Amino acid sequence: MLNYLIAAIRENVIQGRRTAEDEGITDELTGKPGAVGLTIAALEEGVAPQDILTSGLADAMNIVGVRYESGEYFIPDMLAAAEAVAAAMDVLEPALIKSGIEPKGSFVIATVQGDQHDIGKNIAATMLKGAGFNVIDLGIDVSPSKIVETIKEHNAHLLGLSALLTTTMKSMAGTIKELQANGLRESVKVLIGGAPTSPEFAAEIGADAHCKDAFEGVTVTERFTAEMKA
Ligand code: B12
Repeated sequence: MLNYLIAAIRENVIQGRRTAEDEGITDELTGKPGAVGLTIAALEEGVAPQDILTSGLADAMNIVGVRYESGEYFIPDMLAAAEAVAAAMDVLEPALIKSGIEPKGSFVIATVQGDQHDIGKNIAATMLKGAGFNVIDLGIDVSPSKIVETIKEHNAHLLGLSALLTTTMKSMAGTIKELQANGLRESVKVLIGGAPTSPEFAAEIGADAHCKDAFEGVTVTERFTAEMKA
């Protein structure tokens, strides 16, 4: 049976509650601890950090994903849930590292050069963290050379690029060229996302996948990781 604290963490993420001060969707959680407090309580009670991650945080985001796909949830709901996961991850991460859980692989993610939109990129980063990847988030307005330098530094095989402007999409192509110039194109899978991007655009610039949302980002990343290990 699911530990009661894990079940509570899951429900609080689904309702986008980080702390006791946050409003939920239903009234019954009002004033009660949110995802962060419950994660701390679960760790204190000796619940395995990986169970909190998989059965609590990641499962909750799967449910949020289903609700988003079905039109029951909207972007603010998804964002609140992603923020609750990110806040809980801050307290969980040290325990995960201590418990020796092997990250599934290093994933470098960035909003490309010239672009300051980071909401979608942050959701994707949080979802990937929740799925067990070691995410190196370079933030916004990141140059191709900085991205390549980071990939080399972390020996990463996964790269996610985000762009929200038609003008900055070009920088995705520039980043892929920079990977090529550094002999890294074959060893790094490139995923792109952001409202103006499309599968056609991904094919045009030689990216490996276009992801319409963060959930697809996780599915595709899991698939690429399995393929690379095979
Ligand atoms: C919020 C916003 C801003 C905020 C950004 C705040 C922030 N911290 O991000 C601020 C106010 C700063 C801003 C500024 C500007 N903005 Co603006 N902005 C938006 C707005 C309203 C929402 C974008 C957003 O966050 N969407 C929600 C997220 C969750 O969706 P998403 O990013 O698509 O991400 C999802 C998927 O695409 C995917 N995804 C995204 N990236 C990735 C990456 C990977 C690896 C994966 C797997 C998945 C993935 O997963 C996400 C979640 O499922 C859009 C309009 C719109 N409806 O899109 C305009 C919009 C993008 N902005 C626009 C413009 C023009 C600008 C400005 C130039 C305005 C100005 N004149 O100053 C500046 C540019 C600044 C810059 N250099 O980047 C235009 C772009 C037009 C175009 N075709 O290029 C838009 C479309 C508005 C419009 N209709 O005109 N903006």
